[in-house]
Amino acid sequence: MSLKDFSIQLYKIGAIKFGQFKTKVGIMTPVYCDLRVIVSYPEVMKRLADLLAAQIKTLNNIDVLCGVPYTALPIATAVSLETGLPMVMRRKEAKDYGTKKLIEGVFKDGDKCLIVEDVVTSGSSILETVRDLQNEGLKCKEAIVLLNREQGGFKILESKGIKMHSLLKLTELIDYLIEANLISKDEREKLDKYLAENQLNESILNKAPAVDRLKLSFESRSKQAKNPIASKLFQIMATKKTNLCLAVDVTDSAILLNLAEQVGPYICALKTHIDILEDFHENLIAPLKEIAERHDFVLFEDRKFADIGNTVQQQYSKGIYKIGTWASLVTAHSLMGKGVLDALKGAPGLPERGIFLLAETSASNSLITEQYTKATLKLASEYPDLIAGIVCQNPLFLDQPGLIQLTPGVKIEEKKDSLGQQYNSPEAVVVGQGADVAVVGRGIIEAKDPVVAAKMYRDLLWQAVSKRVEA
Ligand code: 6AU
Repeated sequence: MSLKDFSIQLYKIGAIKFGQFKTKVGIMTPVYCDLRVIVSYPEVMKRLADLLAAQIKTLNNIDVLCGVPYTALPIATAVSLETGLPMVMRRKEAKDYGTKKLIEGVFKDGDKCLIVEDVVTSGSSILETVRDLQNEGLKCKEAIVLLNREQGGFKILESKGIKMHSLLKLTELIDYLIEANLISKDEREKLDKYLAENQLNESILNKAPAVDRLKLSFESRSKQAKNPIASKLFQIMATKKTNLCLAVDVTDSAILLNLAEQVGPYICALKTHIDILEDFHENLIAPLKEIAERHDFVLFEDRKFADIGNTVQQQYSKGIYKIGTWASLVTAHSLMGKGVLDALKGAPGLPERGIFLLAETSASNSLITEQYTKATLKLASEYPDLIAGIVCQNPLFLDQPGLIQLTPGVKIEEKKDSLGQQYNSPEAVVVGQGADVAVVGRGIIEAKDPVVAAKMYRDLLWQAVSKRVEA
């Protein structure tokens, strides 16, 4: 089958459309290529695989194929069946720490991998896939694509050491359709004008934000925090040189007070689950506040509010715990939306308060998705004065230095517990995962000597901060 006939088939199945379409980067394009529909047309898929296989036969030294997720996955599968070349698969979703592999399939260190892609505009999707494959030891020097949109992807990939082979260029495809009288010549003119005005270069790959909170000192971030407690917490961290938050998950008030007193000098915040105390009495609060003031740390109740606003408001201010009167920080789930935040903002309690919203969790198999995480960050941005930070596991919101990333799941000796908790090392959470404040619970409270353990975690965490922050 000729490329012309194949182009006509693509047009007929609606994979190529003409009009005004918004692209991923927000600019309008007169031609839109949506090759996802191919899976509905096995005869077109077969032809595509034949055409790609014929080109691949002219390439040397290929051990495996890898399709760029998701559209090119079935294409790569069809090509694998056609050529007999084995395939590996890259997962697109964020890595679930310690449980999922990013690259599935069998391969050896140094195996040469040919990338298969449907459409290339900038080449950035290919580069993301190449990065993960290279991290696993595969060598990627070539890519084969169905359609080159001729917007600079070829050069961008070349500059990164990847040679891109394409079946069709966008202008060739359009010319075939004009020859077949399927579209008018005007479309070629529109396309030429569009291509002339919309060329991309390597600079689009440097998506690093202008500000990167990970490189800034806590002193400077203290000034940028819009929430007063976040600002205070940054200041404490800078002054005491600690970003350790103790999760004092104990069931006895005397033990809680004792740990607060002993470990107080080494922490910036003391995080409680006040409802697990078996002997809670309101008389606990005054000494706890006094210790917090004397050792200069913030009281933080990890209540994880997650009800309708009206209920949350009462849970915050009333009942036996009267959380709002002593905890200047609390956690909340974003699940219920704005109502929870409006309730926490308006409830009686301390005049200054900060909320940490949960965007990700350290628990394995949690139901939180990437979309939920993104929506949580958006919700947080709507309450800049109220939100002190985000509880998460990855370096999110790099461009918002005034927000604090709180990351639990930190322990040196173990990788997990028996109930779904997952742990990383102090260095990994600060340097790799982007934690500003790291939460350590059982790593300290169950240690033979909690004070020695607290000092050790404080030192390791602070060394990691010093590595990360620009001198
Ligand atoms: O170090 P651990 O495992 O003994 O304690 C971790 C603490 C516990 C959890 O309730 C809390 O951190 N936590 C949170 C928080 C802070 O909200 C979120 C999460 O995803 N994982 C987690 O462990 O008090």
